[in-house]
Amino acid sequence: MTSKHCILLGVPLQEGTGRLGCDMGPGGFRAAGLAGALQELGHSVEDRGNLAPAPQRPLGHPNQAIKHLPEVVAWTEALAEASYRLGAEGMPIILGGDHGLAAGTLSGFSRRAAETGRPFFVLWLDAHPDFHTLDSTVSGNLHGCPVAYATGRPGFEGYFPPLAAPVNPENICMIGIRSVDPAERTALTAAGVTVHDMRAIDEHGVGPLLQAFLKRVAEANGVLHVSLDVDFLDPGIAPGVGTTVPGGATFREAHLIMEMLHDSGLATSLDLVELNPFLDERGRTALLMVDLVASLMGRRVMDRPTRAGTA
Ligand code: Z70
Ligand code: MN
Ligand code: MN
Ligand code: MN
Repeated sequence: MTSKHCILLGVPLQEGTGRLGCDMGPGGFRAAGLAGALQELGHSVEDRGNLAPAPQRPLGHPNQAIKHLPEVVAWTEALAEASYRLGAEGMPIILGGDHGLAAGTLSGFSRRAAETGRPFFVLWLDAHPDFHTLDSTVSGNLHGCPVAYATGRPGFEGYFPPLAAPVNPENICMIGIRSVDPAERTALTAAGVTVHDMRAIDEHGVGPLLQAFLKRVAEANGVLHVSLDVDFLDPGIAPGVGTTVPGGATFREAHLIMEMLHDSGLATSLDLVELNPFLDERGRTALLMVDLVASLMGRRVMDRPTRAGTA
């Protein structure tokens, strides 16, 4: 097993979601023993504490539904820069915070990948595609927008920071999707994002779906960012999130994904988002997320890979 230098960075952003509590997410992951679990697997761990947002400026938008635009933009500015820098230092693990933070991580890590000349890929594990633009969002919750922003869809100019390297939508694979708004559905298809909804998982199994994507990443010599939203998981095993959607990934499906990612050796950065400790039950969601990270970072049942590499 290759040991990595894991850099933990807390991002207590909660303004992108409709309710309070995600600001406690970084503390939840720490209390659930994330650093110790990584060290036990032989990795070095450096906890950089929590990020602070950039200064806010007043921002008005014609879409009156939008909530907390100045706050989310300020976090994006700070996190895009931090992600770009951390990408050169080790394996960044971003402790959210709501999924709005992916506006910063996707843009920062993509910029870093572009500089190294390697294509940037994203595995998006979520009930939602988060593919709204500022114009199309109906709820106004900006955690529903980061993928649209990072792929360079129009309408973010003048609000969010300019993108050094927009993410190619054809390099994004979404798994676990089961709540898509009409405007997102049309745009996802047009953009060429790979969307494996729950029906695809039921028909084919997560293994073959993920294997096909990992093969593409490996063949392109790409770097892979993994963005894990708690609501990817079934609410029965992960209640600590504000936007539970029935019919999510099982314990076994989620661990298999993490184990296959580990065997592939391709993941270079990770978001852990939408944990809301205020809604959790005795820390079980935080503890499950930590166990999933451990599987991603090399914990296994027997002393052999679950399956053979990415071949
Ligand atoms: C819906 C919206 C969302 C995350 C919920 C949901 C968005 N499409 N994103 N949870 N992470 O409000 O726009
Ligand atoms: Mn999400
Ligand atoms: Mn979600
Ligand atoms: Mn959510």
